[in-house]
Amino acid sequence: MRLADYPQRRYNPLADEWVLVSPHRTKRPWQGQVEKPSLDVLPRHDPSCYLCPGNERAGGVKNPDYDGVFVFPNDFAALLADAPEERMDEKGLLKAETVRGCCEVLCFSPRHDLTLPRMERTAIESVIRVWIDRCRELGSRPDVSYVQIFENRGSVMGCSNPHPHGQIWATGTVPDLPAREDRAQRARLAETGKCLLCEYVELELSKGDRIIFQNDSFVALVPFWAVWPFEAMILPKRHISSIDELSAAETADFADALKRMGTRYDNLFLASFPYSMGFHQKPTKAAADDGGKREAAWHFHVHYYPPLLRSATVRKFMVGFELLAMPQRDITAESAAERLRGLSEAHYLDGAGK
Ligand code: H2U
Ligand code: ZN
Repeated sequence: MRLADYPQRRYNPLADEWVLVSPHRTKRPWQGQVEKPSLDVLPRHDPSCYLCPGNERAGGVKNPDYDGVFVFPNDFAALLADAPEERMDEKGLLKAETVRGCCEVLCFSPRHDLTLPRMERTAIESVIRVWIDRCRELGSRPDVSYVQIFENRGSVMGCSNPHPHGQIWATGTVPDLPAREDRAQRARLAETGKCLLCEYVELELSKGDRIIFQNDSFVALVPFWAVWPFEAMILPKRHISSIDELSAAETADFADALKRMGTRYDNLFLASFPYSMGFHQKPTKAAADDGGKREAAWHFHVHYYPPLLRSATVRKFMVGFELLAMPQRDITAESAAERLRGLSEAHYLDGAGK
């Protein structure tokens, strides 16, 4: 099939949905515009930042003088641990139930001016170890079915603060998107006896044209079914079903992969690259499980959903046909991967002596 020539729809087996790809609209080659690097310099400590060490947060709590990773309960949590159990169902049309859970904020570094890709690999490893700790602790609660780790970066993504941070939401029910991936991976295991993403990784490694980079334990790629222009995934080559199964060597390789992916993204438009990034992993023990097999079916992975299309300011919008019918993209996953593959892994700001 000539994927680069004609409009096509591509299937996403993980989410069980399709994306329309229209490569003929970008027949003209990329012009190689030279971006002006964004050299905005942030202070190492910002007295008005509610995430910096020693500063006061909304509600009056003062942050400790932390010097590594710092976790605190979100002062404006979207979920409450003690919501009473209530539900309604009128003819299946007016249906609701209370959801319990908790939300935490995790500062990656005390430095206000850093981002994940500009941190040392060893410091990123410390962040990973805290993610693992929080997953173990939250995931062992009887009222938690899923632990969602994510990072929202950049003001276009609605992120309120440049201080390097992410969030963890633990919920009493498995949220829709992981639940859809849960169904797809378990159905695939039942059908073929194999893990969907183990086979996918093997297939992509053998083809190569959507691979961005790899190390001993991880591969970064633009998925065949990507919707956002520079959407990417990071997948472990070994079958692990959640982040707390990473070995020490894999933790180091994961830090390496996160740093290299973030650096390539920043180097794409010579600006701090906005995105929503997060991990998908198996639901916890407390999640209702119809027949087990979660360890065998689930393959831990990272999704990056960045909105930028052509420059640091020109973004893709999900509107029109996409809101009413299905997602659509012009540049193919293969050409996006080629662009990302061609970028340097030395951060442009480091090159500028920053
Ligand atoms: P964003 O990265 O999406 O901007 O989220 C930052 C979170 O920090 C947000 O969920 C929380 C907000 O509720 N927050 C606090 O917990 N305490 C504060 O003092 C301000 C913001
Ligand atoms: Zn700060």
